[in-house]
Amino acid sequence: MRLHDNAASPFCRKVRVVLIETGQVDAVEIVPAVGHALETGQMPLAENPLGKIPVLTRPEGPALYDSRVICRYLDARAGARLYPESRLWEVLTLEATADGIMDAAVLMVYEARCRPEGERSPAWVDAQWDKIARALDAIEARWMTQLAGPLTMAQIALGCALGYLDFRHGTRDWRQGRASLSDWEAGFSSRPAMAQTAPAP
Ligand SMILES: N[C@@H](CCC(=O)N[C@@H](CS)C(=O)NCC(=O)O)C(=O)O
Repeated sequence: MRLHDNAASPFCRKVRVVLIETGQVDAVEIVPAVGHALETGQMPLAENPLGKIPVLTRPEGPALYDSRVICRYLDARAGARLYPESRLWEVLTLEATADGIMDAAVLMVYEARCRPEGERSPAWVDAQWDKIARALDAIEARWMTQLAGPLTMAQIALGCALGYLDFRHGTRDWRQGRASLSDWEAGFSSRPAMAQTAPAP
């Protein structure tokens, strides 16, 4: 299999963490990709018409894309149970929340990187951060019990989302007022799979 990947992408990091945690690293060749909507660069457009990464090509069928699809496929392939049957809907909702945090955080970066200065909207950027802040507050208030116990895809996705906030939006200090989430992240980020996949420019 081949993974179209970027070392800075939190969505790609989810996949790389799953590969490590489920013992499938050797089954995948990493193909670096750089690009965005305005400059598609090496994005695998033939495999994913949306022009986004991660994309996983595999011998037995069409390429898979969207990190949620790829992670679920790799989990099933390894029989790893990152989506426990007894809490499936909670895990999927928390993964979707983490992915939404990443979406908003990535859009904030694109606004600065891709738009000419005169076309940028600080209000729109702040509105993206408001989404992130609301999601983090909801997790702090209602979801912390779901982050305890054996490894799940919800934990991996959230760990990658929080790591990306530190990487790209460190000055906004997401930890402020969120002691439980902050403590959880300190422990989770020390897992070898998280340490080995820390985002790089
Ligand atoms: N929902 C997608 C989002 C993937 C995504 O937005 N990836 C970014 C890189 S971090 C990308 O490929 N951006 C290129 C673009 O939006 O054109 C997933 O979970 O895989």
